[in-house]
Amino acid sequence: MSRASFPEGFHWGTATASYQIEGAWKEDGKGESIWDRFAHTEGKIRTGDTGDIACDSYHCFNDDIGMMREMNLNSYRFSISWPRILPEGTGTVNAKGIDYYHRLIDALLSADIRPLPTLYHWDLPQALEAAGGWPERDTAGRFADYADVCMRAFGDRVDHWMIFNEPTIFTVMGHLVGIHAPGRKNLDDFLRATHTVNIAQGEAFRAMRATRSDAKIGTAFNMTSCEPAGDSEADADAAERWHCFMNLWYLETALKGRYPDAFVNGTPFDKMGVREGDMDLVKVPLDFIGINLYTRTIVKHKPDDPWGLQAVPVGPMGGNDGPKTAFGWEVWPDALYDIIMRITRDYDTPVIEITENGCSYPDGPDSMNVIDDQPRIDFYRGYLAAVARSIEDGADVRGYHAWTLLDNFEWSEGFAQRFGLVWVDFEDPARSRTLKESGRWYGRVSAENGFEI
Ligand code: PNW
Repeated sequence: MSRASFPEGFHWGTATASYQIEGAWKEDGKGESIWDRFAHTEGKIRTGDTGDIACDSYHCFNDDIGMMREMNLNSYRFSISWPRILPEGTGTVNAKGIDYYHRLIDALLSADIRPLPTLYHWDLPQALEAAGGWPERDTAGRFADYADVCMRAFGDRVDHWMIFNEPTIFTVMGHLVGIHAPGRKNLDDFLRATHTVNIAQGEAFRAMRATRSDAKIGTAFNMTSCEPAGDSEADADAAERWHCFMNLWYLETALKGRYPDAFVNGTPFDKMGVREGDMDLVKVPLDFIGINLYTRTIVKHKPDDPWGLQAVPVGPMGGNDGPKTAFGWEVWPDALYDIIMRITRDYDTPVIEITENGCSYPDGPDSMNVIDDQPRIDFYRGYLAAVARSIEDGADVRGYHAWTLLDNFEWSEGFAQRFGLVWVDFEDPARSRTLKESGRWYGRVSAENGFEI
């Protein structure tokens, strides 16, 4: 193949998340989220940064859209902040919060950009955390109510929706590892949280469908290709369990109504709080599968791991054969090809959207204000070629969203990792935005619907 080409009507976009870009953390009636609380807690964010202002997109979203237009983009994946809509997580709707997303959606539509909102990109209302958070089963019902409010408010103009962002990551990092909000480190809380989130996915889907039967609804799943560390059968089985846990824990449930076989001694249904009839609640015919992927995972068998998977990743993120991003994540485009093809095989050629893929590099402006971030261009070339190859091989991929539009608040790393196609000057009170060379390159690719390899 000498050209990576994409089908007509392919969606070219970028992805962002409310807490990472919006700022205005307590403006216009917004309630506190678990990320506000977490970032305000001494020692939780490596750099001491917070998302109080972030990129100030709450006030500067028109500048963001200007950048998207410069890149010829026709899709924008953003997230809705639950505590902006429902400050206490439930009860009274905050009209000013609704109004903000009305303005954002209208501005996107007038720029011919498809709005693709995610309902939950990790900013749970703190009031619901105080009431038990995701380990508490009732949170699923509260989430479905919130999903219903959003669909009623925006469903007349928004056709494509995502329920969750990376359910495995926020349940693991927030409840087991504790380096993300709410910072719990408890296996039982974690196991219960995973089941509540699965129920919430089902309940939210049904609530949204009830209001708009023709809406297209999916979730953005964190995915990684899982490769055995060695040649042993034990490592091969471990890699398969890791796949079941990392990639499928919220997907197999939705599409097949069963938990995948991730735990060596069987799924811990009791500890997860699974009740009779629950598998009917978690099963939903998602209209498309969102794939967020950054790198691969090398997995080895480990008999005494505390979670019961008897599988652990070797090294932090990826392997050691490819180049590393500034975050230390291995650049490994085949991971994206492999996972697209596996999901295509195992779930009967579903509609797929790449909902996140990207890299962190520190390159900043030179004296001419040019940001020459060639490593990022190389990254996107490799991964986009992998997507094109998967389409050629029969996968039904409809869109690609680079993570991310803007350098932004990278969770526990603060502003230390820059993933943007657009540079943001965090020293500047106006948070000025400058398109990087990678952004110019990406704009040409979207305009030409492909590129020469
Ligand atoms: C994703 N991991 O998070 C999120 O959806 C984004 O909000 C985030 O900024 C982006 O990727 C870059 O980190 C992840 O450890 C966090 O495998 C951690 C992992 C993967 C994705």
